Amino acid sequence: MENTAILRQWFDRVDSEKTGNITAAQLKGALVVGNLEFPITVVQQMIRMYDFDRNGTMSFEEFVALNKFLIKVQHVFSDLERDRGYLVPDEVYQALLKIGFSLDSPAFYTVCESFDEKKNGRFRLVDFISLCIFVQSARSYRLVQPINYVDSHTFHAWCLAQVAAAPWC
Ligand SMILES: [Ca+2]
Repeated sequence: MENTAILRQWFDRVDSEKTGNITAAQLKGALVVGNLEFPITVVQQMIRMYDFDRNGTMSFEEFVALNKFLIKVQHVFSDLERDRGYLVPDEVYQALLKIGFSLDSPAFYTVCESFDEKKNGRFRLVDFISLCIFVQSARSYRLVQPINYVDSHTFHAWCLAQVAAAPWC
């Protein structure tokens, strides 16, 4: 598939030392080139999410999985931002539903507050991706279930603990 070939080229360029794996620092640098500037903690979380072999870095296959997730998130963002370049909280809520995350109000507002970097109720693509990475990570801890079930109490407590520990908030 042509798409895979393009991804492969991109990956090989980022893997500047030809180890077959990219580090959080390399991925962060590459995303900045694409105009997506994330705190290193978010990039580390991206890697952890798809680090299937748990070696702390990202192989090409793991990268393909991450890329698929990022493309989905970006599509949903573009559908809802209506050329303003940001989402408001209601739209963030809809966007999360489209991606398959259902949060109850306390959990949703906790997450929103944490990722509303400028405290203006506007979520740019970077804020929204960071938020999704956070929620997706929560899901991998089985705290957020797909759509029909959310253990909101546990999730809310987890969010507060993560947010307190997360240097990007
Ligand atoms: Ca890995």
